[in-house]
Amino acid sequence: MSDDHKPDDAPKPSAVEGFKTSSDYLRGDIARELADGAAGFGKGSIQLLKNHGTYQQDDREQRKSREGAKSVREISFMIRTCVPGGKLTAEQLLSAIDMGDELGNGTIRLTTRQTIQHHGVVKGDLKAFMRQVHDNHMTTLAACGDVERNIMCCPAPIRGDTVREQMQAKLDELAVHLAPRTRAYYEIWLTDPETGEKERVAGGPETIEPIYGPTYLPRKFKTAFALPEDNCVDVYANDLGFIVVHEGGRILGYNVLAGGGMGVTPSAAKTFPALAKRLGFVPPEDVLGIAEAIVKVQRDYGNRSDRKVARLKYTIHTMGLENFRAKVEEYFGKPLAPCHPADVHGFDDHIGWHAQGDGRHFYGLNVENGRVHDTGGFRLKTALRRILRDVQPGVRITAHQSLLFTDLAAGDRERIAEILHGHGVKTSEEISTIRRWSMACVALPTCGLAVAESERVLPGLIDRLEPEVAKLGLEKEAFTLRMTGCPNACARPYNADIGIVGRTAGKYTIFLGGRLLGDRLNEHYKDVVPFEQLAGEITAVLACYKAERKPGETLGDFCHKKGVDGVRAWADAWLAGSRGAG
Ligand code: SRM
Ligand code: SF4
Repeated sequence: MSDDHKPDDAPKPSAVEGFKTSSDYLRGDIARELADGAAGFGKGSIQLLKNHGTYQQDDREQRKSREGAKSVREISFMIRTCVPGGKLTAEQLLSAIDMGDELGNGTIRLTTRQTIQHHGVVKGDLKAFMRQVHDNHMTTLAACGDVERNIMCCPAPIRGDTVREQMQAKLDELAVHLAPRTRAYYEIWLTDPETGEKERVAGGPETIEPIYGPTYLPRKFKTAFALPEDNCVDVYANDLGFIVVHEGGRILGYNVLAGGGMGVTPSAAKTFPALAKRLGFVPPEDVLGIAEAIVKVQRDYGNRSDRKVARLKYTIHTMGLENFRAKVEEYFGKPLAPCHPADVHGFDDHIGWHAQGDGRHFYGLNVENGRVHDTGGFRLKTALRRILRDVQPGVRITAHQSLLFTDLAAGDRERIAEILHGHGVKTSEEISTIRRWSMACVALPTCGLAVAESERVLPGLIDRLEPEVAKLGLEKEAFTLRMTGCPNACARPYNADIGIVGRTAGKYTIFLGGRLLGDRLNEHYKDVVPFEQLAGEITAVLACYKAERKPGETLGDFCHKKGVDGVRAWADAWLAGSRGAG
């Protein structure tokens, strides 16, 4: 049989793979289309641009209000800036806030992966935006796309805690090691405006990607570092996780986890959320090598025809954990030692005032859903400007969409509180525990995948829950409540004590039984719950918890032990009783 007649059973690569393959290392038509005068980009560029850190979007509310009238979508861009480990300077955050005003929609968003997002940037301003990010010594390259994303790490600045410091330094090394080497980013965004030719900064020694190759990864790839006593980054929700194993202030090595991921497509039964699996143990000097081996196995064995099942969790599911481990060992060049028994057993969101270990302090400011804005009497954006300029702290972004101000003197506490109060912003100490431990994803109006509201409605839901929680005497109880506008799960709802996931407009699925530690998936509790009923449903669950919990039992542990069916039966009877009583 001639080659022409060979049956070709190999699945066809997805369209995105086609765009990457022909892109010459992420160049494609971006530069040409950037200058073509149109409001947006073509299909291929839209996909490639993600690797440069930007998504083409439109304000979905504008769409609605224009219905009937013949009009095009008002295109703008979301841009994500990497902040490895969430660590930045006051100047960098100030500049990001200024850029939101000058080129974006007047706000910035601290994300669940310790980065900064801007929305509403128009095409004509993209280049200026990227140049400003670059001048600010940051990058948007690989903030999104089929590459290693922003690597997360506990951001707490505990000086003299050499374990934490070494872990944070290891993250920096890994972030550089796994960064794409393509010069496309520099050519497209950082060319000299005078000549249009010269790169402002060399992007790397060559165009070839030694780790990724020309088609990069089959899908996004996420990594996090955690301490056993502090899993504030939700290490089990990542494709690749490192748990530090330490003894007597010395790092012995890292337990390596692989294959975590939250996103699901409810209509596709083949998709599922997964916690990462414990793969093995490596000494500190092998972190880069094992990460590279796992990335390369995913590069070579991940599904390139069906993006719904292309994440590492599906590669492991298809290969089987043992085969996957064997392949990783082959790429790594040696066997992996078995995991050390160390595992996550603590969680700290680092909110509030803390000693830093060097006579200075840090202050964790809860930023509700990560949105920095000035609206009416609430002027967080202006307050931040004042704090950053006047106090000049170091800054960290947490994996809970909040901020840490570091290197503070004792007197700064009052100063910061004064500035916050002067701008209508509560200090962290003044907000309720339930609000502090809640998170919502962006959702409407910018997210093209949202089916329901999230960021814009969670504060109102918490307003309704706060008095109920107080009535039940549970106001000191810490439990995670995480909401998303669709099952892609950007606020990690599937390992939370309470997960609320957008099902369709105005309706949600409730999940129960995860926990603060992030090492257990929750279970489906109720479906298609109208937003107006969420407060009542959650109050009923809390009433059940209050009535039957054992001393010291967390909400998630209680729901897990009783089982969702048991909680549902109790809560439904309680709800029926309260209606009767009402
Ligand atoms: Fe996410 C897609 C926002 C963290 C799982 N995510 C999106 C997009 C880009 C929508 C899109 O594809 O058009 C959202 C942009 C909305 C907007 O208007 O800004 C978006 N994701 C976010 C952020 C900003 C949520 C937030 O409120 O903070 C987070 C930015 C992270 C960052 O800084 O890098 C964000 N996304 C996550 C997380 C949490 C995490 O990584 O710890 C997850 C779950 C973990 C995981 O990856 O499985 C997550 N986002 C997804 C998915 C589902 C992926 C999957 O494997 O199924 C999508 C959709 C996709 O990739 O097809 C998605
Ligand atoms: Fe958008 Fe869904 Fe992610 Fe929320 S969870 S930001 S709605 S993709």
